[in-house]
Amino acid sequence: MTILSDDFLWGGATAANQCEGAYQADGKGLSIVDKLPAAEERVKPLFDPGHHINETFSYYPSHQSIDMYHHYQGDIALFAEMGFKAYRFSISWPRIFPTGTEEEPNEEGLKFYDRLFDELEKYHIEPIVTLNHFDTPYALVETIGGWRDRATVIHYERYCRAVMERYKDRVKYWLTHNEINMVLHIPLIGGGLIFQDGENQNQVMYQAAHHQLVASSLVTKAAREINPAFQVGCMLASGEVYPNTCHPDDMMAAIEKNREQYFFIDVQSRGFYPSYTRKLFRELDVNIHFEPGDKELLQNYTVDFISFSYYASRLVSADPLVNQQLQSGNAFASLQNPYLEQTEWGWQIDPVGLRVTMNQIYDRYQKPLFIVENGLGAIDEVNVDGSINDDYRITYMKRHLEEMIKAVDDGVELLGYTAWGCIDLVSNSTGQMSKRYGLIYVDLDDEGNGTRARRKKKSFDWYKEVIASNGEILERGV
Ligand code: BGP
Repeated sequence: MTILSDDFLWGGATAANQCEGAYQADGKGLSIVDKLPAAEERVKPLFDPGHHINETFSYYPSHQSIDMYHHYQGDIALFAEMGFKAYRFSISWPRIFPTGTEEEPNEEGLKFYDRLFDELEKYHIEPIVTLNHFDTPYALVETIGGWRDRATVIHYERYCRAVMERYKDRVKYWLTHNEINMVLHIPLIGGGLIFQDGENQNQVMYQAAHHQLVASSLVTKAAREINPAFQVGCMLASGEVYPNTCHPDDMMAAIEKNREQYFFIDVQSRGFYPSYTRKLFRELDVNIHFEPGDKELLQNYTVDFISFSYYASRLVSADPLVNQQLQSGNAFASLQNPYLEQTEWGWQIDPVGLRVTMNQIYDRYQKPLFIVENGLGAIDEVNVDGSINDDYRITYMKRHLEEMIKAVDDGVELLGYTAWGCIDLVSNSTGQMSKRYGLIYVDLDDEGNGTRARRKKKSFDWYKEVIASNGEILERGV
């Protein structure tokens, strides 16, 4: 008997814009990410798109990426060899609705996902489908400003309905928006937002967030109509925020910082705007425009489960002087926690933080959880014999999975765990290939050179054993 249930969904996760490539194949339109370059060049258009998004760059990593569009059969065979029970991937919105505004879906785009589902069914792998993983059609960004415009809600609903109708007998688990809180941290990819000089950015971001929340409820409503057995989940970029010291003011600062992320899930899971938003919106000079019926929609169509990514915890202080030390290793700024190590990209490594986060989320919502992203971005070396000994990745995953099992033992209900970037893919934040998460290596560098050949890493065999034992080898400390 293992602590995890027999039907625990072990697997891996990817996102269309980071692995499919084939960016214009079979009628696909451009996504926002297709406008982004790699490495240092990426920072300007990502964080200051108003001035840089239409510059011409030398290389766009999403255009070919690892070309999973043409390699999916071999890749899924490797996932099956590892024993995956589940595969989380996203459907590319602009592959189905190239400009976002078409009345009918692009049949050629749908045919690609038909073939992908055929392959998954061959190996009895459960699909976990993200409907929007940083993939707003670029045409919607250009013409109406992405999620700042209410019309995007309607376009998104039409796309989701088309996909859910098509796959009503092939998918059970749907996620509406990847890392919905990212609209506050990387507004371009989170919400297709480009700010005009001098405008209240908080107003734009929270109104766009409201549109995404309403869209999520509308899609949940559609899901209930199309197939009542569907399970719809929200998706949070999680990571508990700790107080820098035990000073009560620091504790209050941590509570407020945590609310910044939980705001989204409070609405998606409980069905209403939490009372703390009154003060928050007053301070930020934010005034959310609700259309008639929005309140009822949010209330009536809440999610069935809570999925989240977890990479790191965070640390804040109430003292502005101390906060001058905030470091933005990833999309979230944090003080440096002296008890934690960091990855090569400055992300703090906190396995116990996963247990803390799981307990906090479960205590707050009492709905099943699903860890749909976790992993280590690191540089891998291929040895002369072709082997890749990524022991650091095994250590990272082992420590996190041990804490995950402890959280389940604490009483948290958990549906599954999908390792982020189970096959090497383009990094979201940096556009690099060299920031690798995979258990499967892909021969491709940061400039797009390489054969794209796949190769198993040492972690491949290790994860296979973890899955085969349903986590029991971790309980035994192996
Ligand atoms: C999450 C995203 C993923 C993924 C991951 C790792 O924020 O949902 O798309 O990329 O983080 O981040 P990165 O690729 O920047 O290392």
